[in-house]
Amino acid sequence: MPYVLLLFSILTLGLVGCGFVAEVEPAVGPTVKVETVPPLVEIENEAKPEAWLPVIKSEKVLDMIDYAEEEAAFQNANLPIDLLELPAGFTIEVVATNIKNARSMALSDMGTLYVGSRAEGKVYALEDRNQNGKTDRLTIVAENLNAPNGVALKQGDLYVAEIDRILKFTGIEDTKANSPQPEVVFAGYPTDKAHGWKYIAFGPDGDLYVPVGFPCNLCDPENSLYGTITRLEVENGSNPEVVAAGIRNSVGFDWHPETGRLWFTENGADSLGHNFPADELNELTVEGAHFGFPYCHNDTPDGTFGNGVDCQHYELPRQTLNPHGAALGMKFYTGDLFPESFKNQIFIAEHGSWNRTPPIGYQVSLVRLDETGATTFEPFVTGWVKSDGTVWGRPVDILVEPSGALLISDDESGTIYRLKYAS
Ligand SMILES: [Ca+2]
Ligand SMILES: [Ca+2]
Repeated sequence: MPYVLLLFSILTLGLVGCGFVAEVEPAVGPTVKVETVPPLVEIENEAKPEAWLPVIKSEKVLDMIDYAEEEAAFQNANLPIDLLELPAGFTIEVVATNIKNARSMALSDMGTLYVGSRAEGKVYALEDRNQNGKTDRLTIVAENLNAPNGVALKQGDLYVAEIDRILKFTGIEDTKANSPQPEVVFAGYPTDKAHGWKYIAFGPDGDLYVPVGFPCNLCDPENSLYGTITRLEVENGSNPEVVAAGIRNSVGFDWHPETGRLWFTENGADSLGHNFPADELNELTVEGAHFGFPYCHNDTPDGTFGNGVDCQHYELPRQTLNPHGAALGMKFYTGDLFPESFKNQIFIAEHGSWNRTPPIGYQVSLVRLDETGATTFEPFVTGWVKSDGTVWGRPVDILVEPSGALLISDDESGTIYRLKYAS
């Protein structure tokens, strides 16, 4: 039998071989051959313009992604979000959690959310590819940075604030997944770690606003760059200009949508009492104005640095906030989702006190304004402190999405929340 099989194989190969030769050898034109062959799908595909193929491939890849599985990595059923209390009509959901040390946020035109961190040293990019409101891809854009708290976008470039440097990642949407190398826009800010991490944002004038905190709890250093908000032209990297002074530490600001004026939060000094001084919400009306620190806390002279000082000579806060509440990110509400009464009102992320009894802050609050200025300061989202005093979340930054919903970051649980309204 083996011989029969072998013979059969040889014959078969020979026939196939002969057939192959017979098809190639005769002086029959190739055109005739193609016409006699059954339809060859693969050849037809290859004949299509190259641009046609990637479209088909990417659609197939997208079909294969299990978004629910990808999203599961950024959701956590144990996050006690049900403890959060909101005004009637508002709801809150988790966009992503497990985003370690999530701090400042910036949203690109493509919908990518860039998030800075502090102790983690990383900048994250969060994507929601199927646009269902939940993150399904996390990319680490950069790591091993020096407290990269602040992030801001301008014309497709991502700017990141380290303690003493401003970095630029050009064309970030295209490069974010490939360990992009930044260029240094400016490297001359003080290197102090105390109050050195920075919130940054581009103003209506197109310049980058960069704060420099006091390098202490309460002191009067000689370097006049401390305690300021500066303005940096990122295109030429020239020396920053001081636009406001006498600010202990600001980690959040925004511009009034109608007046264009800069408003900012400021954290008051520690260790002067559980109820003093209040944090501040300030408005810059005259460039270069001085907001009082360290000579005054709100309208009260400091016991060491304020002897004989008239605090009315300094800019006073538009609204006093919770003492030691650590008011950080703030935004004017410019969306269309919330009721009309919220238009141009200010939401503030209060990170929460670290050495006050009882703890205070740990909430998103609302400051209402009218033509005369700030009128009320009230809690808006609360519940990040459990009834037994355990803290599970600390709000850092706020961002108004194009939909009109608010994003809120929380560096304690590493969460990005979305606050929505449904009448
Ligand atoms: Ca998604
Ligand atoms: Ca002040």
